[in-house]
Amino acid sequence: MDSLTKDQLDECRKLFTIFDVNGDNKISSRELGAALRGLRINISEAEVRDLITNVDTNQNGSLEFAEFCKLYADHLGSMLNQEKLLSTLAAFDKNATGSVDSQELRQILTTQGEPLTEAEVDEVFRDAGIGSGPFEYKNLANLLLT
Ligand SMILES: [Ca+2]
Repeated sequence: MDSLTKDQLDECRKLFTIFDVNGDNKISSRELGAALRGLRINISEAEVRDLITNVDTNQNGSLEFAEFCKLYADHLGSMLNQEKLLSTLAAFDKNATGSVDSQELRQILTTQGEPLTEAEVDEVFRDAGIGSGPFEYKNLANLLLT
């Protein structure tokens, strides 16, 4: 768990308490799936099981706190940032077309959440083939996760 900062650990503990609906100090695949979908993260049951399998050190099919923290460090933190970013983008997309102006996008990426540098934005734009004009932000999430 040394890869998490104190703030992340606090966030992790808070999430664990919220996700653990029945309070048995472990998170089942059902609880994890429901919690993620509650956060508007689109995830299938099979994907939830994969997430758990990746970090389920004692292989009992559910996540104890240490396992949950590993999930947070490996996947969950970036998924939640992605969700925040998409919400931010949607807020800029006033007429709900699913796209934002690329200059606005640059502004958002360099100031919101975990800000990217101009050079990192250039790289993301290059990878995504983003030029000037509108950008379909719905496709951005997957790009940032890889
Ligand atoms: Ca376990």
